[in-house]
Amino acid sequence: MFSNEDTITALATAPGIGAISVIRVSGSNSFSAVDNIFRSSKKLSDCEPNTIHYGKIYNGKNDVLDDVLVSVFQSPNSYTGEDSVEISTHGSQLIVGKIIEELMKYDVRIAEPGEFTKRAFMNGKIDLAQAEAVIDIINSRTDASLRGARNQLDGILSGKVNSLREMLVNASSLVELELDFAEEDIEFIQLDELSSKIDTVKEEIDKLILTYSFGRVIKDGVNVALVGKPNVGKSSLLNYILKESRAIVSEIPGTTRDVIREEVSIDGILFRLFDTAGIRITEDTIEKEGVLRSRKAVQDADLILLIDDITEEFSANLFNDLKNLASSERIITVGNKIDLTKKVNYNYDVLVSALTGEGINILFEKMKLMSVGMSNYTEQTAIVSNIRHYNALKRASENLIKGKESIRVGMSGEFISVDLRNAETALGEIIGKVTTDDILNNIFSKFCIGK
Ligand SMILES: Nc1nc2c(ncn2[C@@H]2O[C@H](COP(=O)(O)OP(=O)(O)OP(=O)(O)O)[C@@H](O)[C@H]2O)c(=O)[nH]1
Ligand SMILES: [Mg+2]
Repeated sequence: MFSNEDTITALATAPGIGAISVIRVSGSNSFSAVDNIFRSSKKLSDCEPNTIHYGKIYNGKNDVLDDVLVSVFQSPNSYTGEDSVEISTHGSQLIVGKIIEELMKYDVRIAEPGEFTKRAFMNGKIDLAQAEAVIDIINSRTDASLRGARNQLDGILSGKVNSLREMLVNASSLVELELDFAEEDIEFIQLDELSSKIDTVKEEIDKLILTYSFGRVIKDGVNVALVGKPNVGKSSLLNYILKESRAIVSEIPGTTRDVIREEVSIDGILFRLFDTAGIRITEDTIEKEGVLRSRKAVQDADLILLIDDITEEFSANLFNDLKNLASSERIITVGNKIDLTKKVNYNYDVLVSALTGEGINILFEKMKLMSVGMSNYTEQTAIVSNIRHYNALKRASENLIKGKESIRVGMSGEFISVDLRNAETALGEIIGKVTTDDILNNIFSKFCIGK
């Protein structure tokens, strides 16, 4: 195991050719290590904190490796909270490699993935949910996911979880105090008061749990399967949405054989569209395989567009099959080719034309509404988008139910306090008040080196 006391270094920018590359160094040894290889008007240890300096980096043989800019951050005013240095070099991997090699001669080691952020957490610069937001920010690909991650980094979720946790700490310490004074028969908290406190906290936790479907959609996007009989216009619809002819379209049924996957961002939400092979009874083995894959796409989908050609019959059989695979709240029935006729034989959720684009905006609205679900969301709403947080909240909520039950059946304070403490622990895990090595390793190993 590496020590948290070590001074660490890593390339912080993307490995590759660029205008500049940034090498990070953090730990108590940072200034002295860099001073060994960097020559400028003064030593870094004598510099004003949080300033930038021009100079040259030398190797042990006195050759210049590069002209660089060095940013000096003095503890605690740095990303990690430690003394840190960022060296901006010319964007060459060769130079970066040589500089890191020199640094390693002065008691500096290569950082593990996420170690800079882990230190920021350890040093109390950010809590655990905020550290997780850092990785979400890096990974976000749509406006909405970025906003969600920002909201978490700003501590909106942490603040909420923390205040709920404190309410529980408060309640459980009153219960425990009472246990301490059991002989004196003093009552510090009335049972019905305790019960209503638990209700209040549980209600708030359950509200957070409900935001998860929204948070997950924002963060991970929505999988949408386009299914229907052959030739109804699934690929045409995909192409229209993507504004390019991605999938082959033809008047021959059975054109699409494999699942085609494309991404599109609609009003900041990432939709992953899966165009599938038309579903029918088929003797053609390749097409049969395609149909099997369509089935799989349906199973993995958050939303299913059942597409019909409105000049034909409604695909009642297919609709029933789909309802066995997915709940009907996830299915949108789409009548396509509305340009051909005004006579529609079924009450579709939405009517479109993949040829003219008619109705497509209404389809988008439906897709958004069904995947996001919640509309009263503001910048200040705490949103859960992380499965770890979701599971911890569930556990907290379950323990509060147990706590209420313990009160109801007249169990002694010991039991009530165990339930409350378990709920507290679960909430504490979200923000990192309670952690295990497993939790930390799991989180930080998902980061890249240098972050
Ligand atoms: N008039 C009209 N024709 C359409 C529309 N959408 C698709 N078509 C035509 O319908 C035929 C089939 O379209 P595709 O997009 O290949 O249908 P598909 O559902 O992907 O078919 P398979 O891949 O074979 O399952 C093509 O000739 C399209 O030009 C529409 O909205 N209006
Ligand atoms: Mg097709």
